[in-house]
Amino acid sequence: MKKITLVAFALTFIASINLFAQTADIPVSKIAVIQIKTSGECDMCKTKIENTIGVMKGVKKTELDIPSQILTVEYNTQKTTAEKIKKAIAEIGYDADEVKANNRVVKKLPACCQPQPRPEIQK
Ligand SMILES: [Cu+2]
Repeated sequence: MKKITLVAFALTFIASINLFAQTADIPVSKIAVIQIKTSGECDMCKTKIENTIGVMKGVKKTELDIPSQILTVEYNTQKTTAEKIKKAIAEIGYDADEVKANNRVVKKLPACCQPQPRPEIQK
């Protein structure tokens, strides 16, 4: 009988720890960090992408690493989504993972910022 009580107590204790952990997790899980592969390749691209995404609602931090073309974005998952961020990047003329750049905008980018090889030559 004593053993059963002990087991029951242990289980309740474990369950309450779990519950506590979940509750404590909520504020942390609002903030997410994503890494998006972009087609930005110079300082101009970097400034443009960071300035555009940096002012989006819910975005905390943005940094484009030029050599890897990876944009790291820290954002609040309750205020924005990864999809919205990728769409915004595509709208200013850069690829963002599976979301392809808006081609009309790409053509207006400075020559140095055009993706290599350029889309029109590629065909
Ligand atoms: Cu550029």
